[in-house]
Amino acid sequence: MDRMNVSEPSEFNSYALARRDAIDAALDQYTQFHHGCPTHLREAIRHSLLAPGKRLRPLLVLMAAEACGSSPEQAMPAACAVEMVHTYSLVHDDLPAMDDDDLRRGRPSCHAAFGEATAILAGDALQALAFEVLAKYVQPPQIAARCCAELATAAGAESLVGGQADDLDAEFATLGVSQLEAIHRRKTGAMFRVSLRLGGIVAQASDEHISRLDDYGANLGLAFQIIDDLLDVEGDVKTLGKRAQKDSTRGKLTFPALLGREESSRRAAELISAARRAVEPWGEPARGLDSLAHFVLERNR
Ligand code: GRG
Repeated sequence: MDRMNVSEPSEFNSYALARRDAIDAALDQYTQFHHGCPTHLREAIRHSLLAPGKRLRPLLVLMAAEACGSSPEQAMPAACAVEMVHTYSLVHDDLPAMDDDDLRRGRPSCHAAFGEATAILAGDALQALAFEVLAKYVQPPQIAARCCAELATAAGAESLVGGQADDLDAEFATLGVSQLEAIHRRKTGAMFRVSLRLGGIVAQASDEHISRLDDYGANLGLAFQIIDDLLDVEGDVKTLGKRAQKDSTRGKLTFPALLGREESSRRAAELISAARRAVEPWGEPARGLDSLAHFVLERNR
């Protein structure tokens, strides 16, 4: 499957193609599990983690780190840790108790292929592995500790998990745009923000640079979610690699449902412009982040 699938070979695409294979190779290495991991659990973890996702979050870690003068090798453990937490959240989100989805990344979702109990355990193991990788492979140790704390906060009850809990409760409720944004700033935005922040932290960037990256990530994350909602209405299962028209047919609260498609597209474009402005003063080192923001706006999956 073509994971980027945009019509023009953009600057972001050539960067992504070059880095994605390195990310996949590192994820493969981190999930060999030579001792004590049952075969079906190992297969379930690798089925979901090594599936053809877009790898946007690890790419953001690498791009942020490189923009701050670090090497991709130095940032790779943090990039993989973020992808592990993201994948665990997808595995658990697909469970019947949550979004109940049988297709993910163009493959049967984890529980559809391995059963619910194994999918829950695969998600649990991915989350633990993310922190193991940060603690063991990010150097120096005080930077590793800071990465662990930042990722735990982004993945925790006040961010990813809290946003998911509110999203599940909000399914048929009547909320306004600000409450919907508050859900998605935690559920989707926090993982984008932490990707950018970890890139800056492993590069030992200044607070000013990390704050710029954070601003970029917050705007990009919300835009990404609005576009995700639009793709749910407009996309097709083959291109998306997951079910389409799910949220709309289940009466789920989404940006297009609240604002209409045109206003949702306008807001997404506005947020992307704000993301680009946040890193613009940086000049050349931020060119990759600029083209990634453009990719997110134009994406069709
Ligand atoms: C279970 C704690 C917990 C959280 C679940 C990830 C998530 C929260 C829900 C998934 C449903 C959803 C549509 C979320 C919003 C946008 C999003 C995170 C889409 C998936 O990210 P992509 O498109 O996926 O980057 P790939 O597969 O390319 O990595």
